[in-house]
Amino acid sequence: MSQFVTVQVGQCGNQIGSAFWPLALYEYGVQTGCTGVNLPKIQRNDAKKTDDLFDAFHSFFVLPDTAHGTSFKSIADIKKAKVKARAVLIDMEDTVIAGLKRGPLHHLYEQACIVTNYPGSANNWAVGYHDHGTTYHDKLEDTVRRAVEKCSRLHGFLVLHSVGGGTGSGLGTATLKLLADSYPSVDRLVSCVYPTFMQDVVTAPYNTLLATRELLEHATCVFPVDNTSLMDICMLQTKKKENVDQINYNASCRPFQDMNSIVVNMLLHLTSGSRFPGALNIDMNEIATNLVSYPKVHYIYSSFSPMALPASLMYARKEAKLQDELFMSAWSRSNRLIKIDPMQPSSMILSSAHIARGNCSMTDLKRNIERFQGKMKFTTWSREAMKIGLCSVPPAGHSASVLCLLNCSAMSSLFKNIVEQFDTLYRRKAHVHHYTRVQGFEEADFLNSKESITNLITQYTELENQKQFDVSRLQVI
Ligand SMILES: Nc1nc2c(ncn2[C@@H]2O[C@H](COP(=O)(O)OP(=O)(O)OP(=O)(O)O)[C@@H](O)[C@H]2O)c(=O)[nH]1
Ligand SMILES: [Mg+2]
Repeated sequence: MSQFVTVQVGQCGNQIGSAFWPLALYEYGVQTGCTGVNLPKIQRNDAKKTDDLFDAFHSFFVLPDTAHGTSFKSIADIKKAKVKARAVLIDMEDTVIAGLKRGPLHHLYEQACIVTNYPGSANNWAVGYHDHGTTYHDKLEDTVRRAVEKCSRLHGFLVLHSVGGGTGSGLGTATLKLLADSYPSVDRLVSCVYPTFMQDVVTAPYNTLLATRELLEHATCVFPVDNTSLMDICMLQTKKKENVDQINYNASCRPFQDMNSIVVNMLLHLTSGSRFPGALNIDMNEIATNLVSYPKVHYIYSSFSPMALPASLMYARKEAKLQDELFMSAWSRSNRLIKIDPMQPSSMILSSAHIARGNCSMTDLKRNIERFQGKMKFTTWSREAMKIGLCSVPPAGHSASVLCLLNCSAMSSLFKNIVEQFDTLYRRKAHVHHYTRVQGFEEADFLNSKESITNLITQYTELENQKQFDVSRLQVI
């Protein structure tokens, strides 16, 4: 089984992290009591499945030698066995991490894998990237090395942060560069949060542009999510009549909790093939090879089903969905994690993958892939080539689930939006002085970043305009 080190940076990265660990434990059958509601007891009677779960436990957790062979049923067992999360926690403002250190899962985090400071990066990418990136370079390198040394089969880094603030976007991408320099052969899978259209950080357009350029340079794959989509999903779920009783938006719920658990669900599904066995397993390195057709064209659209909010609704639908319905809803606009439309007329699918978990047969998968091929526009090479995965262990609380991953030209609308938002602010040079006063930052960095993103937009347009040649078959005379 592959192992992953999670690197959570800034407020958003650490809040997603705080949703990740209880749900990761829940997936292995351990109740933590810190998801906001009492989740149902997982019924995993099948002895084989219990073994699978135990083997997969090493993917995200470090077990001391004394704990090998132990079975964990409760968080008390985890604490007693001194199990640790394979996590590096970084924030230049320590409120969120201080909360984690006081919280019910504090024993999961190693003090040696935490890097904090005060008072943050002031919503400024340049402060995060240059000031903190330089000051903390050696400490970060050392901290990551400690986490890596505990891995025997490190497959990838899961990097979590937002791009709208200063620390996640700036120090997050500086850390990504450090990972690329120090561990070039280890995958760097980034899940980053793009802000809503109504930005809550005035300088977000600058931070987003500058961070995006770094993500294009140094990530293996980026799985972008945006807060508008996450909010829409939450709204839709709360409106669903059958779920009304299950929702728990009481005062003890942290803000963003449900939105973050959607991201966590996607990540758990994404890595499931590397953690659990299956009839047709997808390893994470296969995802990168199959989905990234050209260097830098590595932003991957994701959507999945069932879209229950795990914190509150994980077990809302007990009956198994019919497989075709499950696939239909995985492709639907309401289940996408980023507001782009792969079905828009100009959009081309460059590559795609479907990963099913649990109760789904090869026949179900084949039938639905054919339906999918009929709905989308593909390049000449991508229509007949679709990566598929069948993982035998379903997500906790469901009998089956499907994750759809697309590398599609519609992603260019995200990049166009980034450039437009940047131009609006930069036209009047608003807030620029905060960036240019940071040592190491030059105003040209804005324009270079814009150029790199504009080049990518051009590349997507060229791919969309490629003529589809029908090569007639050679005739045997
Ligand atoms: N989905 C989600 N978005 C978040 C969360 N926390 C913050 N954000 C978004 O992230 C952006 C702000 O970034 P933060 O992560 O708060 O900033 P930071 O990385 O800590 O950087 P500084 O505070 O500037 O040092 C805004 O667009 C917020 O809406 C979260 O837990 N979940
Ligand atoms: Mg912060």
